[in-house]
Amino acid sequence: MSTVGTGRRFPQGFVWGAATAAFQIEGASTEDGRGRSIWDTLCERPGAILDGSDGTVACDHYHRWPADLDLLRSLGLSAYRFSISWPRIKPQGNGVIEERGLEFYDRLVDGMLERGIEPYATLYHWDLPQALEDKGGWTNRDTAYRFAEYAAVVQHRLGDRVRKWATMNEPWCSAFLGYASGEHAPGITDPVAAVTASHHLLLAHGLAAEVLHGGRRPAEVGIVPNLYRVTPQTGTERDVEAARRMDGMQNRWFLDPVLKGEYPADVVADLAHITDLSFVKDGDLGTISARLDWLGVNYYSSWIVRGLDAPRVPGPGERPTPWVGTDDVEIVPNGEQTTHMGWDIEPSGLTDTLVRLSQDYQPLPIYITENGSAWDDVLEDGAVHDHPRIDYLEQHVAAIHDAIDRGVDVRGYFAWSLLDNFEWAFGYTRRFGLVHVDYGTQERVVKASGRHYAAIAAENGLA
Ligand code: IFM
Repeated sequence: MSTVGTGRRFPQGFVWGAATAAFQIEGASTEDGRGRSIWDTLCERPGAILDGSDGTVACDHYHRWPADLDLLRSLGLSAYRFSISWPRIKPQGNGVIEERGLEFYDRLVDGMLERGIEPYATLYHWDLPQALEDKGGWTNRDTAYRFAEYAAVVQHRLGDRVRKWATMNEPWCSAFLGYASGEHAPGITDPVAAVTASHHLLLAHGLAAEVLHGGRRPAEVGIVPNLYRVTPQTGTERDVEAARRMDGMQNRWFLDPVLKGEYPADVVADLAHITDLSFVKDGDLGTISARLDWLGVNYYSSWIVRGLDAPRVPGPGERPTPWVGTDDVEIVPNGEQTTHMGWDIEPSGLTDTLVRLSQDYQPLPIYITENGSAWDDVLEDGAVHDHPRIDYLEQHVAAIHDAIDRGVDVRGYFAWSLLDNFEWAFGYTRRFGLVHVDYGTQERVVKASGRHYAAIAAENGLA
């Protein structure tokens, strides 16, 4: 077991929590008037989900939420980052509101407060109402306005108890996995659609932030990009250029408009042969960059990249790259152990990412809104001895501590995830939970990592 972090205490009041997302855990996909989402549709497409599964039952959290909140409490966590399912609230994405959907989140939020757990609500974690996708989804500017309306309804209902709001979770995934590589819903492979979608997702963030700030209740609004450190494999001009472009598409394409009010000029130039960005209208960047109260960072891995002699043409059955315009860039494994997702383990990339945020952008409170690792867990005699997950956790908690030592204002950490759950295109084949879920019986078993994390939270750091 790792001893990486002995004696590292966090600032008083540091928040220790866990995160989940509606589609990944709730199930009950046709209950209480819930509308269809783009993920319900993608799951029906043959070959789209590795194990052919879907979100019909998932972790059955829709029915088991009291016990799941008890689990959070038993781990001593003081915050829960959950997402709200847009199709439960607005089944058709239009003006019709489903009261039973709101009642569910009412109960959930009350349940958290009764247990002394602070709710951190995310409004969009990828489950767009299918009815809106039928009108173009995120390629349609109108979807951003529908999102702001939905945000208003949710805040009106929950804003007396929820203060921390995230608008978008990982908009890069929604735009570029959803519309460029097609690995995620809606499963489209069109680079222009992907870049268009990225702008409308950001616009939706800005419009929703305006609504949340304009409500009668105090709201602290954040957005949650997925960030990576991108390093060139060598110092050659080609590799350095490859790293610049990947960093541009993955990180700066989202951070710059939100935090600087502009798209990065170098990336705009990179994309010029693909799109002229005519979908960016006057005033949009002002809306996107209006007041932000905190930034969420989802961090899992980092990349070493190299430039290729010539663009890679996807072979038969292969997906196009999600990083639009970077077909001549390749991610090179660091050669060390990877997680069950095949992702490199790079804790120092988290420190560097956080320090970079504080150096290149305006200072803001930061929450690590997701961090965790998938392993091929084995449940043996009622226990899961997931030591690799413990090592990963300790290394990343230590990396955050390093960033705080270097002056970064990190306020909290949310482990991904409370429960094993539906890992999107991987179905149920990848387990990220602190708590093991038997999908046949729905029995929950706290893993060794869950107990270890509880000790970290109790000690407020690595004892
Ligand atoms: O499961 C996902 C989550 O929905 C978004 N961030 C990454 C996680 C692991 O892939």
